[in-house]
Amino acid sequence: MRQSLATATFLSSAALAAAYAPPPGLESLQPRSEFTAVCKQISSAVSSASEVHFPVLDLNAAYVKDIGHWASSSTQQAACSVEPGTAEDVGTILQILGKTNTPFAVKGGGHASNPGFSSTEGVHIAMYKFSDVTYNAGSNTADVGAGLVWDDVYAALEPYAVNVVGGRVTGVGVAGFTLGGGYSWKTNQYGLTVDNLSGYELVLPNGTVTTVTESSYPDLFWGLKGGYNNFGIVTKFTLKTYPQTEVWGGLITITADQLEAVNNATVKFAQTVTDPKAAVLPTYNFLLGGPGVSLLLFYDYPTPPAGIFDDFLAIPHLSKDVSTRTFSDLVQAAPSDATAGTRGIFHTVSLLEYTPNIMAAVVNETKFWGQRLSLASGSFISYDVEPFLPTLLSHAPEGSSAYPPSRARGLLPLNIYYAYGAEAADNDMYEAARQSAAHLTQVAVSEGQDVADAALYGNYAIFDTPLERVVGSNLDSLKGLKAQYDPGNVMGLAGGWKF
Ligand SMILES: Cc1cc2nc3c(=O)[nH]c(=O)nc-3n(C[C@H](O)[C@H](O)[C@H](O)COP(=O)(O)OP(=O)(O)OC[C@H]3O[C@@H](n4cnc5c(N)ncnc54)[C@H](O)[C@@H]3O)c2cc1C
Ligand SMILES: *[C@@H]1O[C@H](CO)[C@@H](O)[C@H](O)[C@H]1NC(C)=O
Ligand SMILES: *[C@@H]1O[C@H](CO)[C@@H](O)[C@H](O)[C@H]1NC(C)=O
Ligand SMILES: *[C@@H]1O[C@H](CO)[C@@H](O)[C@H](O)[C@H]1NC(C)=O
Ligand SMILES: CC(=O)N[C@H]1CO[C@H](CO)[C@@H](O)[C@@H]1O
Repeated sequence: MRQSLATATFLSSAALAAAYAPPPGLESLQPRSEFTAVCKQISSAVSSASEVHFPVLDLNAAYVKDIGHWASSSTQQAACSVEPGTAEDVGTILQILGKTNTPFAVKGGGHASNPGFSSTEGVHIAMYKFSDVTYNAGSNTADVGAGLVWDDVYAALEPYAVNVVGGRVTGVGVAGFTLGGGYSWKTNQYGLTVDNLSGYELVLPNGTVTTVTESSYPDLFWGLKGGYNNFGIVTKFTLKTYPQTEVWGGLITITADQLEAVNNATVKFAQTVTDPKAAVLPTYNFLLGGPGVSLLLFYDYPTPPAGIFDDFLAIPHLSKDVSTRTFSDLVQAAPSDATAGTRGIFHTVSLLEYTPNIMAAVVNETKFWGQRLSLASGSFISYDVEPFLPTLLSHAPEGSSAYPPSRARGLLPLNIYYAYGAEAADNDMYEAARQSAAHLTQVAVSEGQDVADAALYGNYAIFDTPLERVVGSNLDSLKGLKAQYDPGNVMGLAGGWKF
């Protein structure tokens, strides 16, 4: 969402790339020989359906693609990349990694905003070959490969006029998104992506391939809904499908002089619109010395009811691309690749309500950190306001998933995203994101919102967020589950949230 939207309009990605993008520095690469030996062992153990790629000086395109991420700071130089072609091969690979105690990574769509969550200096597993989408009309479900991005899934389901509860902008991976929770354009209607899952194909840490459903493994079925890569490697997700018509919406970009109008329209929308087919996603951003807004509008039908979006549509804009279109086309109206290749970090705040006070504070944070971080190679400083309905978590029973830890209150995520150029600025950016989140939380608390300890969404939260803040009181159960299914801590060799 965020970034891209405005960046695409205000600044060509080529200009941004020229200014900042550090291509993977293969010349500086010195793979550690003990990891290279494990790569060779894997290469001779897997079937012909799988591939192992090594870094070479003349640039191995497959290796570069395998280790690559949306944020360059989430990429590391691995000793090799492995593209398993079957679930059994994933099992063989996990057994070798476990026996040799080799650090590894699992990457789906590579959109992790936290460094090291899907990267390694050891063996990098890229899931691209798990790329099938199968629609099961009889059960209203779709089997979706763990190597896909949502765009692929939407395109494959469009001929059947059905859809799943998935990502909102182009390029985001199915796997990490679904293993963390999943906030979608359809969340007001159907809940999170984890609320619409009927099963997983999972390769357990000991290499056994299994199918996890409510009935086969109720404990893992619960744990995988927010449990990330702690219980093994998922090769396939089975998601509930819903009928899909054409939709209405798209992107409007708005300049600094209209921020108050956007604030007012957002608060009014959040306070008055109860139609679950409607959603807005205003991203307040600071770019090239000034603030602005990238506003995404969505209605899950070819035409919205009169009135719902009028205040937004009346705001003078810089650009506007709003129409009746396919769901895929709507998702691609917000290109997410304009800041791709720069370093980046996310953090988040959970709110109960988007009030005038909160919106004013969001504008202030955008300007304050925008100005300050521009001096430290910050190229795109953004705050992504997500005013879901307060009923968003009520679509599945309390206790049905590891995340969210409680469904008693409808927590609304706000995503902080900083894109920047210099590796030397990493710590300043992390610290700014923490301070900004703390300040916004304080603003909410001081107006009476009880969110000082509210759960934070793990796919947005910065890497050192205590696990209790993500999964709450589920942490003990998750640790128990982890000890039961991964007694040798094989998955501990991979980065990410660790139970
Ligand atoms: C531009 C952009 C837009 C976004 N929009 C949304 C949004 O609308 N809603 C939302 O909820 N989130 C959104 N996010 C956050 C998104 O959910 C996370 O970035 C998520 O991690 C993406 O999944 P991925 O597969 O691309 O990530 P990856 O970096 O590939 O993986 C993330 C984590 O999942 C693990 N993992 C990946 N594949 C597997 C597997 N097969 N088995 C086990 N573990 C695995 C990895 O090891 C890693 O720890 C967005 C992020 C970006 C950058
Ligand atoms: C925003 O709302 C406030 C409070 O109602 C009002 O005073 C102000 O004029 C509005 N601004 C715009 C641009 O609509
Ligand atoms: C603006 O944000 C900064 C940084 O969080 C904060 O110190 C300052 O008090 C804020 N100003 C206002 C008027 O809210
Ligand atoms: C792998 O783990 C599963 C789940 O704990 C167990 O049922 C299975 O027997 C194990 N397989 C082997 C070969 O140890
Ligand atoms: C809200 C809703 O319909 N949720 C469904 C999501 O998918 C699962 C699995 O098919 C169903 O059990 C839920 O009822």
